[in-house]
Amino acid sequence: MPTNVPPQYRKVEDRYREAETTQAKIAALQEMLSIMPKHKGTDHLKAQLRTRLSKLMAELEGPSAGKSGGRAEPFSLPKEGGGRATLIGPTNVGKSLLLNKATGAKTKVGAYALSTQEPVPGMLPYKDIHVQLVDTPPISNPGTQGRLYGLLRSTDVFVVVVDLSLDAMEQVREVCAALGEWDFRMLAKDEPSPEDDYWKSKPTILVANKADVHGALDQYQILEDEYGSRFPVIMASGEEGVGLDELAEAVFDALQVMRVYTKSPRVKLEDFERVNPLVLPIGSTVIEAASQLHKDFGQNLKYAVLWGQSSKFEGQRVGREHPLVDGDVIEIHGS
Ligand SMILES: Nc1nc2c(ncn2[C@@H]2O[C@H](COP(=O)(O)OP(=O)(O)OP(=O)(O)O)[C@@H](O)[C@H]2O)c(=O)[nH]1
Ligand SMILES: [Mg+2]
Repeated sequence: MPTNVPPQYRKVEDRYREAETTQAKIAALQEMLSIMPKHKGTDHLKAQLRTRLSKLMAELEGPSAGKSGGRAEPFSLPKEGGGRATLIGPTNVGKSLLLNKATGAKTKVGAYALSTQEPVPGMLPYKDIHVQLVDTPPISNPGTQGRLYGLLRSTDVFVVVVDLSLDAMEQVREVCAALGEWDFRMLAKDEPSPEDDYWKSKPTILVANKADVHGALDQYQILEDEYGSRFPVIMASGEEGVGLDELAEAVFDALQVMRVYTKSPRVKLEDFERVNPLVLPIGSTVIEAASQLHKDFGQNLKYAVLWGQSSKFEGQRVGREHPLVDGDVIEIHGS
């Protein structure tokens, strides 16, 4: 092993050696790849890890996995919008119909098991921004599990969907067990993400779906009693289009982001239209907003003029480190 890998690499490597399941081995390999620094000295090692990874994936998913005939790998979707939330659950709980109703994205809805084979993204509107919502194949389908894992790693929020016409607790347990096998952790409401743990620990929302069926309320109550203090539990019906606004709001809350509008000094405040805000982590500063807009803006920033909740008065001049809040309008002034 080259000496120029970070110390935590050794720890994960030990975990890889000790791993007993294919899932745990894949999880460790992915983590080794993600902590490896980018430079020439690690190219060879990286290639080796990738080969091992694809062998394990093939082992897990069977011989047909990975034979996608040269087309783009559908499990590595580009991220879009203010963040990514992924629908996760057992088969037939209504994930695909929910995605379709919440975002308008075309999905295959089937009254039979395993109807979704590939992830499908949609854009979930909330106020004046969009968040990416992704429909996935059922969590325990061995044929897609390894690649689903990669998608879940790059997800910001887990949306666990269960079916209220069946035993809801049992379904949550199934999902928790599957996520646990991959070493994922569901973060409770307001639980901070542990340092450097973005890939594994995710804020989680429970969606209790098919609220329109007989007996749904009883199942919902059981879920709410058990999990309500830890996770937002949303009662929804894809069929009737119920609970979708609550879902969008919960996703936005879980993402811990805020909207900041940027105004050109050439536009008068009264003519300024609040559209296309920047979407930034809560607590971001003026310099962070400016850098997201354009990296030169960040470098050249002298001060900003600010309107909104975080200003003492309208049109206040603030420095680079001023923390912004949701809905602020800033005008960036450079040197
Ligand atoms: N009554 C009722 N039926 C629903 C609801 N949502 C989905 N269904 C039905 O449940 C079945 C499964 O829906 P899908 O959206 O395909 O479920 P899925 O979770 O995507 O299934 P997989 O792709 O196999 O994981 C279909 O027959 C839907 O019409 C709902 O809110 N209420
Ligand atoms: Mg589906």
